[in-house]
Amino acid sequence: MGDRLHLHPFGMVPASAWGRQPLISFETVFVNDRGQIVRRQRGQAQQYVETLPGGVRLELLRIPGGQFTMGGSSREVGRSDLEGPQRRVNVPSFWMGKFAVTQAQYQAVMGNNPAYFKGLQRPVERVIWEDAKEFCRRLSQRSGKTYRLPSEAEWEYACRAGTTTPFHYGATITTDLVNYGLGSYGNAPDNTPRGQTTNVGSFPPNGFGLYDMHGNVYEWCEDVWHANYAGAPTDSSAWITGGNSTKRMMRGGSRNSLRGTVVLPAATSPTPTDLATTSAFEFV
Ligand SMILES: [Ca+2]
Repeated sequence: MGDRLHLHPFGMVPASAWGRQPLISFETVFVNDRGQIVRRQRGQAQQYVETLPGGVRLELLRIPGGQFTMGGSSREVGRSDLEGPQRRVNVPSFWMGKFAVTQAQYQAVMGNNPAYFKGLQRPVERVIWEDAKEFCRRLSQRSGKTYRLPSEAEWEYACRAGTTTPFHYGATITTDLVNYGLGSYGNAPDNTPRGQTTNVGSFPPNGFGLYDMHGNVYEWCEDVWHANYAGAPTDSSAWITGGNSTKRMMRGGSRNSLRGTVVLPAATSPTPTDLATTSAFEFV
């Protein structure tokens, strides 16, 4: 294709195609400290659809650029040392998968489905980091565009969607809004974990229109593991120097850490029966 591709700030969509991407609408919700919905808000995002073999759709949303504070406040309950110190990060606009990669999408590109909790519209799990990278390579080759894993900064910026609360929904989460498996956070009531993955898109999206950012499965990022954010880049690039390059960051699950950050060796396939260590990935 003749279009020039830009990784930033145009994501993987040709710059010339920008204005042509249709707007989609969605509704996000906000909760009080007990997890009760107190506000609903309409949102819109530009959507780009990649068609995979077999006609399987892969939807991406444009994430507007901006600046945000990355990491957890030391005042937050459950904040780990991994999440500090906080820092300001500039993020150019990019495109990101609306959902974690589904089993239908993974099967279409990779020709196999390693998931334990089978269901074509559930996220694929038990994916090692190297295979998530391979998925991106194959999709890039097939489409002529650039697909890659998000940096951790991009992932967190996309998750927060302009909010500064512990969760994009607000002060807490509940199992009515998030598929997660550890006890209640803050003043939210106790809950019953589902113990298995759910179809993507089963819960309200965040302010950018992205789904399951706090639960369902963890998602691989490009970044190498570091003990904390001291010395991390302040642009949105992945932090791939120093640290332990055999371990990569995962974000956006919920069990071992309510905030959903874990570190896994890149070559490790998470165990099948523990929702805490399932893995999926999103693109930018
Ligand atoms: Ca997630």
